[in-house]
Amino acid sequence: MADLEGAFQMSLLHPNLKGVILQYGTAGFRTKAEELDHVMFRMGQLAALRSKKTKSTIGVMVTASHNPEEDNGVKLVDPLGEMLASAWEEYATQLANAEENQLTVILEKIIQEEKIEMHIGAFVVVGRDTRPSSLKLSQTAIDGIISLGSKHKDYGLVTTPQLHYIVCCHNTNQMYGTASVEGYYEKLSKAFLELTKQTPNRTDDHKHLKVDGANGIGALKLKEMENYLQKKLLISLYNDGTAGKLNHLCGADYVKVQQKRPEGIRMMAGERCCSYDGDADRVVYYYYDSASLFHLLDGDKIATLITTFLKELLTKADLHLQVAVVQTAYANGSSTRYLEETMKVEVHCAKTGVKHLHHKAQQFDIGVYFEANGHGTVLFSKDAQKKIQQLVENQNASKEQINAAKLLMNTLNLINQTVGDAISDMLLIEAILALKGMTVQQWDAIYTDLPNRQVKVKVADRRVIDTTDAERRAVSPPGLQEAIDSLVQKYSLSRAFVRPSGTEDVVRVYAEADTQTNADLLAHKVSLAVYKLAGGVGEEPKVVRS
Ligand code: 16G
Ligand code: MG
Repeated sequence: MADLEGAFQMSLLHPNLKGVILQYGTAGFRTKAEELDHVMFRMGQLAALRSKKTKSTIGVMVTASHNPEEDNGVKLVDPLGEMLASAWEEYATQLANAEENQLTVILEKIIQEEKIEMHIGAFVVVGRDTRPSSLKLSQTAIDGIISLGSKHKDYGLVTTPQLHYIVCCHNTNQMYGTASVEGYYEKLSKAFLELTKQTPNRTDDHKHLKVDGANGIGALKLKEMENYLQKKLLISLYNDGTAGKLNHLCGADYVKVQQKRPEGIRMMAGERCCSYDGDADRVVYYYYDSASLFHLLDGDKIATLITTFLKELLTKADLHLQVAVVQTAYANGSSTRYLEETMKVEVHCAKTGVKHLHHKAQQFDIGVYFEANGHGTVLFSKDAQKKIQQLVENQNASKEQINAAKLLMNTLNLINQTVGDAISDMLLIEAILALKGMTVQQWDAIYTDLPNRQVKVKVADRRVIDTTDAERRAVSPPGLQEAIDSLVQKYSLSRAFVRPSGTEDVVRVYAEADTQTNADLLAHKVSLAVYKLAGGVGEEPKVVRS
């Protein structure tokens, strides 16, 4: 039996007062900040155990991403910068909800089940976003880490992807990069400058980008990084946190869901703009056309741009590497069709949540994954990295081949391979647009999105909805999928699905069709079917229109 008496005494300073039941979901724990003190302490403890188990550095990130400022949350980062292994999510839930006197019992259980040797050293790195509650909560997490005899380093204010990067650096002997925020800026800016070196004729107009920082950590970190970019990108930063409230009427989630520009940003027709979310792991682009129509370039458009670029480089390099794109059910049907039919790339559909996409993307030489909401990255297998490196050094290869290989090399250094990263994705997009001499309108014109609508339905218990086929079909409650199928048939180019949200107590409905009116109607009819067949509560859903 491990000696947990000291840990128990420390835990009494962070009691589970409210008894609110929480679940470690797709993005860790997320709720009102005031309910999280004991959860932070216990997640610090779990991170220490995970570090002993994996004999690696583990990360603890305090953030609630795009949620309102009053909320907060925490997620653990596994050794290579991935999300916490699913088997441990269950431990996290048990620990967070344990009664005071059960805490030691549950810690003991984890130690035994995982055969953790408590004398092994542990190291945990901690980061936090700019929420007013984050400093205190991260200190509580550190108390938890210390309570189990683990060492730690507090990286303070960092974006979520910066912490993922730092964890990966620690566990690869700094092969992935230097384990510091400066190391991150140096690695990314070097790759960006190398890529854009070949575009000497860009005017200041082309280099100009407007960024909505969601009044969050991304704004702060982009300001720090700006000098490293040597004016090769001219950034106008809005919603930088000096005046507005975090995620309030701004940020990537707001723009994607509302399909309109954020407040606090001045936009002229044709200007390229992008929005980060509250912890800077998502980015979406947008612009107004000359008729003042708003155009959104979401994760699907980003995946298409990056995939096109990579395929062209692989052809030039004459490298035979398999490229695949991983999307979720939310991917616009036009994007999937374009990728499969025009680009001839393999497309896979994974369940919502970064870990599902990430794992699928790991199966290919080059796996591009993006959620429509703007979270995504590119993974290069070890073998692919080696082949690219060998070609860069191959004296018998042609100039064109070597140049393409160098561009690939810089792309893989620029992209944050641990997780979706607004700053890194943005820099890659900017480099691609520069290299291809493309405007945002030309990028947008690669394919036309099908009109779509997302709505929420409140039900008594959203767990009555069970799905299969990467959430594209409902297997329960009985009759729901049949109802959806017959509704979908009535419209052309149509598709619809429903799934219980992993982050909110609602059922989400997605519909797309040939026109916006039809997408709105289909979404409405499907939400009525959910309301009737899955125990809707409150008022019947009404039609939602733009
Ligand atoms: C979380 C996920 C995100 C997903 C979203 C879906 C991570 C890091 N984040 O924010 O990928 O799109 O949940 O939310 O996995 P929903 O289940 O409420 O629709
Ligand atoms: Mg986020």
